[in-house]
Amino acid sequence: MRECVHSLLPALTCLLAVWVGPVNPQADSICNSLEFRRLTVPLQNEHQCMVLEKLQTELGQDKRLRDSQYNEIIGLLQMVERRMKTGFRKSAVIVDDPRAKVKSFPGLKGIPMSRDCYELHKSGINISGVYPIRLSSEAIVNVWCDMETDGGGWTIVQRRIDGSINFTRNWNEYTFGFGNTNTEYWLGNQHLHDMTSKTSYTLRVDIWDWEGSQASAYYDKFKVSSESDGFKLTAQDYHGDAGDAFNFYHNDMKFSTYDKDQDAWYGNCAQKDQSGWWFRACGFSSLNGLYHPGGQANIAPDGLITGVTWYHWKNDYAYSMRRTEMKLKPKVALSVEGEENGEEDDEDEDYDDEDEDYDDEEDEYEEENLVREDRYGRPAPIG
Ligand SMILES: [Ca+2]
Repeated sequence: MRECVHSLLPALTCLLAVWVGPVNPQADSICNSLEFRRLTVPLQNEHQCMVLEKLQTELGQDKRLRDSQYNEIIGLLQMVERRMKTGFRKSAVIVDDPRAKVKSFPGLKGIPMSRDCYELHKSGINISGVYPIRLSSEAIVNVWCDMETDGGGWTIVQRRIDGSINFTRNWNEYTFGFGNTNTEYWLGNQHLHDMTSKTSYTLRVDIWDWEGSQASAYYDKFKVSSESDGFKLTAQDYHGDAGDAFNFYHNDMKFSTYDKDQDAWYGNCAQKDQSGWWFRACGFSSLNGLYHPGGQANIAPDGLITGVTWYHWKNDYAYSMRRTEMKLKPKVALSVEGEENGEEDDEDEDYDDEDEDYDDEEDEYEEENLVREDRYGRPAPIG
């Protein structure tokens, strides 16, 4: 372009050839006009020079704009390249980390999403199914939302339905969850901790037998502590018709799996039971136990039992449930719904009475445990 500018007339021809194609002498232009032709040559040259300068300026602006756009695109491509490289490095680390194989979706900040099925229900969703929720840890997990039972808005955290999923899992798998949200699954102790450490939830345990009956146990105080605290269970303030199979015996116990024995038995309850649960020695309940079609749990020669158990419903250690669901709903939501339904607010008195019953029961259980110690000759291996 610089060569064009040095010599005016060839330059103008050069520019016009470049930008508007070959000059057509017949075209209606200033150069062909009588007024232009009558100008003296110096004036024509001056005019052409001004046109050239104008073209030069416009071309310069155009080039700067293109250069800037080009640099912007190169910058974006370099950023994408850097992110891809970082992503590949992270992927490589995740593949090598055995814990990561059972991790849920990565946390995504800034995406509006409900923290549980109750929030989804409030936003107008009233069809049960699988929905993503975002926990306080920013982790996004899929859960089954029960939008029909007891006012709807229940977040299912455990479900057995047909024995299709293996619940004999290790500590890491119970930590981050496993299974299929459409059938059987465990949400994960870490996610249970994230949910229950930020919001007061009521736990509802639904159990179904093989004869067509169903019963429920509610715990108005339900929490799972952190991993460093052993995912300890708090399950208190029971009411319902399934019986209190958590009671004092499981309350305050750490979670155990076959590869992490945190129970109070001399043996390993989770290994014996082939599941993960808040065992003591071992327990009145084990909803993650071995699935036994028909309901009759295996009783080993030494008297130990495996099964999906909730002793206090049938008063039978060997009865294994057909179906189970553990589900959470904010306690405050249930209180509001209770008031709207005109329920009397004398629950506290009931709980006080029940607390006394618990104390009595606790004494009875302790006596029973002593008897069991004598019978088996070792510390209380119940169920
Ligand atoms: Ca033990």
